[in-house]
Amino acid sequence: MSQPQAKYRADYLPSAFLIDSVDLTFDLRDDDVRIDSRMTVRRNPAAAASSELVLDGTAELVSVTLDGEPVAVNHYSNDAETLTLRDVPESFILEIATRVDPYANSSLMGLYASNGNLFTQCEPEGFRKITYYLDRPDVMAKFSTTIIAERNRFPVLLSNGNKVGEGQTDKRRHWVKWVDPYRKPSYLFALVAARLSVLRDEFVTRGGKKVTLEIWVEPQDLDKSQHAMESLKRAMDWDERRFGLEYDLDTYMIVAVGDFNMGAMENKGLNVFNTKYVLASRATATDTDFDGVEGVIGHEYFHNWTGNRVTCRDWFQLSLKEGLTVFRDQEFSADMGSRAVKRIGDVRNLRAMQFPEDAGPMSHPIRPESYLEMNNFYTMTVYEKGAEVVRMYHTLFGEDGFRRGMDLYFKRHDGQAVTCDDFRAAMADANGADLTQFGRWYSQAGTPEVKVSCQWSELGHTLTLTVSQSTPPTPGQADKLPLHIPLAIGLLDPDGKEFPLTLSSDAAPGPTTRVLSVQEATQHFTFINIDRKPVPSLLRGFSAPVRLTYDYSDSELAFLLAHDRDDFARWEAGQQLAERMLLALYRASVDGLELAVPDDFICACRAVLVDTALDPAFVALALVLPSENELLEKIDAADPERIRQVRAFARAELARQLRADLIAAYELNDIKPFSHEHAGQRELKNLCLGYLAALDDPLAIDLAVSQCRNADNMTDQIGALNALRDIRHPDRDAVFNEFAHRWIDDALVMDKWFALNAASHRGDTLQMVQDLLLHPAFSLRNPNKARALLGSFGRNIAAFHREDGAGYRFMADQVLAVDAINPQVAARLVAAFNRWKRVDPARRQMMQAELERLIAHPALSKDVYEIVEKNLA
Ligand code: B3K
Ligand code: ZN
Repeated sequence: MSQPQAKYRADYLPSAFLIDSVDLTFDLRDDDVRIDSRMTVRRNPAAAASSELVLDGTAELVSVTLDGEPVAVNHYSNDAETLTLRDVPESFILEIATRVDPYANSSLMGLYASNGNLFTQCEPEGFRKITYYLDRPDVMAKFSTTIIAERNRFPVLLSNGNKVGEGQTDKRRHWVKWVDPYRKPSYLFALVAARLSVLRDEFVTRGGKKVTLEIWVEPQDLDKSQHAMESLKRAMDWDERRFGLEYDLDTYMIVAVGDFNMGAMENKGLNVFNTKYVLASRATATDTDFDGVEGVIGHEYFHNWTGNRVTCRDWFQLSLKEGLTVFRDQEFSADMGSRAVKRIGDVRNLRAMQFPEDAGPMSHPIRPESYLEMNNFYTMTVYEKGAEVVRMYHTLFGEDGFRRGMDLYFKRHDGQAVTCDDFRAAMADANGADLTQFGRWYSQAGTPEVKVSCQWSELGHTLTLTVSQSTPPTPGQADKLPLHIPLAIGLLDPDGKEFPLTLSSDAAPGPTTRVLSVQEATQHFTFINIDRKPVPSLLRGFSAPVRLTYDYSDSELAFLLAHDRDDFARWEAGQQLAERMLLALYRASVDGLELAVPDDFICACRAVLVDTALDPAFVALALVLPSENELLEKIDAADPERIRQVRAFARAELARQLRADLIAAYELNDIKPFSHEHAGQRELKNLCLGYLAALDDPLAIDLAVSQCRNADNMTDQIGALNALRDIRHPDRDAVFNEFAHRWIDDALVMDKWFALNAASHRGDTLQMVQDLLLHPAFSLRNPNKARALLGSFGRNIAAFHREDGAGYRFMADQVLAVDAINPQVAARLVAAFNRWKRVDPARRQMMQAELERLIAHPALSKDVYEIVEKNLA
């Protein structure tokens, strides 16, 4: 393969030309699609003058005319990626015809077929697969779209904006025309031609505008679309109340598709969604799925302002819309449910997925400096760390100050394509703040490390906190500067009461939670009137995306777990205790010592488990031990098998010693009849079931088997399968088989089953996964399936990291197989190798060998190449 060329943020230049309007006609013929595009083009007054127009495009070119005249062959050239027109005038009408075959498009970018229907996906650079265009987000045009198709085959023809006309072209064929009144970049273009059914509803904005809401799904899924509709109405209402933002078109359409590369896409007025984030019924979707639908529906809806009305100048600015929109969807979900539980879940996700990314070969700032393939930069860093950076503005300025910043951002930039610096400037100006140093969050990669120590003066009744920070080197960034870190803290007295946090310069006693602005490499903060030795509660609410260390004793952590008023910090204390215990077990195992879980730890867990005053969802979160993959990050040259063993040992020990309490909690939280309100209780009940099954106790196996067979909802079925997942027992295999038999026709439910099989710690998992590749319900071409089976396998500490290296070999083979179909999905799968330098030397060598085999492959996509190359660099 020829070396793909990197693109650099520093190379940004405004486009030499602009496109004011584009009229598209899609003619859907029997086996292919012809696209006629008519564009009004003019020179960009803000760019250096040029008479050469370079359009992006990879579709088959049929014809080009300029101001009505065919362009002579010596006036244009067409290579694999561009169409260059020479000697073009100042402004002109450009007409281009292309031909594409959506039925042969397995990349699921551009125009493609799924189950006989046609869909588009254009972000970031898919529009160029449809026609030749200035396919960059800072070129914004008014779009109209006419679709012509056979009525029987494609009764539903949708595109962005408002429907302005429709009719019959002949007996068989009909047409529909759509006009989007808002200027937009090409990545927000969408088209759907399908046979689908619709769920319709209405929302009246607070300005009195009636909006028709439509959710388009396959006919058999109509009864699973109500939750999505309710979520959409809640999201619309929430954005009006919290941010004063109203919807701006007459119709809001959501279309569900089973073959989709990611979760969903915010195309203007016509969102296209993975079925996973639309369809939900109690019988087929878990409580987590219901939350996922609400969150993603909210996310795409919120993009209408943060992404569409104000968009990105270039793709390096992706976090401008994604970090901000993730923050908005997190806040939406927090307002709809339990704020504490949502926050803990988000932090867990960040630590489990983004922290390793930021410590590995793919580490990049939330605003990357370069890329080979933009699709590889839709990352946890850009999205989730990006959301944490937005949250820090909120923490620094409070709800009102944040809102002022948002209002100013929209006032300045509505209808524009802007940068992360523009957003930061709006926040700074609206709050009269200097955010120069804060800008380093956008340019520095890596997770900052914050060390805190305390000095209490018994005589002076003061407490001095010393805070120091550093950020480890990351690829291409050896030296880091201090960041502006909002550090929220509290101080607890020995009875668990909170001290007012008063600095000597304060006129009145301070609040009990205080946000310190940490800006130096080392800084001191002294609080007065601290008359008893306090225990500090640090990084409350996870106020910054950092790793914080403080030298707590075990009893201080147990104290915080029992008393902290901040739910995040309380949960965190429990996690730190658990992590310490597991790391000690690992060391004991290395040294060949006998393993034991300390009584204090068991007691602390029991106290949480039996505390009925606590939210059951919080209890469930507090009692999950840190995952194997999190532990792998904490141990150098880690032996994954040993990690698996010690965590399994700890779980079994906890279950043995807390058996009676777990059974009691199971029964207490087994609430009938079913209600969505009891999701927290179900979570806790299933956590208890999981622990009990870890004992290999026949009673627990019977309980799980009967729960699975008798459940009237999917959460309890999956909870039971999950509890049985790692067990070798004929009943386990029987319920797994029954489940597959029962749900064989439901693709989303089968995804759960594939994922559970691939996540099993049993020794026969690799063989099982190999067999499942041939299962009638499996297809490597469907991203949900590939992710369910192979993605889960790649995260499986036991099977992927098998001592004989067969897991690595299998995964590399599958990456190549998927790469030939869909490079974007393959590039996600190959990330399973990203932490190869953290494992023991024997495994490291085997992983490296697979990476080398991959990079030597002659037909590797640039998507996979980029990840593998970074791994080997
Ligand atoms: N903006 C899309 C992501 C497009 C990803 C392309 N690989 C979904 C979202 O973040 O809302
Ligand atoms: Zn998004």
